Amino acid sequence: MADDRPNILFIMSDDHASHAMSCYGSRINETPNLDRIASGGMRFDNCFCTNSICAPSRATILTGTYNHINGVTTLGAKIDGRQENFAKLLQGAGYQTALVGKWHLGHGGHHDPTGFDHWDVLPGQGDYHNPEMNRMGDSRRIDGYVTDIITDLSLEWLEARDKDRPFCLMLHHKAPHRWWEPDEKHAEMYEDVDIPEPETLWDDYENRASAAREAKMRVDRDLSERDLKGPTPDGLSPEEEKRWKYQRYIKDYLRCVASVDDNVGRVIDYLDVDGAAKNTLICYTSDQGFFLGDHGWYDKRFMYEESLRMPFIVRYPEGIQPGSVNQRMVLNVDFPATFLDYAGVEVPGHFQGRSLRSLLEGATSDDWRTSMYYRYWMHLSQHHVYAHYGIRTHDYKLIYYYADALGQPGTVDDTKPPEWELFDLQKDPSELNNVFNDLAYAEIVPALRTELRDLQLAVDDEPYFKEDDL
Ligand SMILES: [Ca+2]
Repeated sequence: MADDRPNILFIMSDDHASHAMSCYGSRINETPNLDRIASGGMRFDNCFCTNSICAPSRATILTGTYNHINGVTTLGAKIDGRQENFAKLLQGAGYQTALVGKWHLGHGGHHDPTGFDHWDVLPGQGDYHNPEMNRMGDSRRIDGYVTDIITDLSLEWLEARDKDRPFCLMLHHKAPHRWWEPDEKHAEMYEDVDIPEPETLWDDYENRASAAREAKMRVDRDLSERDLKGPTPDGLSPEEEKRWKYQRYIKDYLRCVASVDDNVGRVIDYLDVDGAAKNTLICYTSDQGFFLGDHGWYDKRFMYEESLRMPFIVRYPEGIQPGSVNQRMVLNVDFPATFLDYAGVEVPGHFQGRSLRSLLEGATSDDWRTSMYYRYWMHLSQHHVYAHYGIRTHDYKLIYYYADALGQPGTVDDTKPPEWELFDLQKDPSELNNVFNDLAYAEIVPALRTELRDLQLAVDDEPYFKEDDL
């Protein structure tokens, strides 16, 4: 009897913010192939990560747990592949499983991918051009551009699969991660146009906690010659120089995105011709968001919207209404439970996310989360960003910069006074005005603090106590 369980194609890029996708209303680029996924399925407008950096988000998506549980709290942490993950469960249930592209969760020992019949991954961050790749422990260098190569290798695996059994392929692009190196095909794209600037490019970091002002990820000050692919021209005013750097940065970023979009199109086309598309759940996401000049920044880490938000679009002709949009608050920790649900595999009790299948099938009941918990651990370790945790509801965001490294490996123990930020997301969606001490919010603050503590305890994390009465 034919096995008609759905195939799962999970495409994840690296640092691709949803405001650089036309299906999310981008003002700066077009992504026609990603839009095919959105128009043929469901777009989630409030998908968030639980820790806005690469390795932690990837660990959460595999294990279904928050980072204090799966052990990957920082970029330097390696996953312990002996713990449970959804790929092992799919594999055990008869799925063909593969992971191709960026891994970034360690190599050797217990750190290589587990749960996959086949894996072929970049070492560490990997290279854009002529990358080395590691196939099941054997490394070789491949000529070409990384986004094309990851796609080629994925299509080869798909072509060689057993067509009588369902598959789960995790196709992980390196792009558009720093240093934003485009391929030849897109190198001249946007050459003769100016990309619109974000509204908060000229943020002065007033009315915020210290963290925003102290972060070292400013377009005008912190981008290097390697980022900008050359020296800054002489004779520019400070304003002109910032504008020049923004254009250099964003154009290369968008060129890398354009290649991702082309290559996603190739995979969709393959499945359409192959006939598998009808019974394949195609997901596209990124491990987190990114600042595209927003707040004058590049990079991520902060719990601010552009960094916190993940694109998440899902097409499944058998079971999702084309062109649908969902405003529910969904998280990366929900993804593995969703895949298991579609595969008919029981979700382990220790998984901390919830299957999105009911939402994908159009459920509109009120039984859904209305707040989420976030934590970034790497205090002052990279880009001088403070460790923080917080809560986001549909209307507010409360952030606590607890200002201690807590002994995390790779972090600097530089104690600063803790600080709070509260943003009214309805009135201040750009998060420019901290209203934590505003009397108008005197009742909101304690309610949110209580809810934050409850969320934290519900996922088995611990509140941080320090000159603070939480
Ligand atoms: Ca990333």
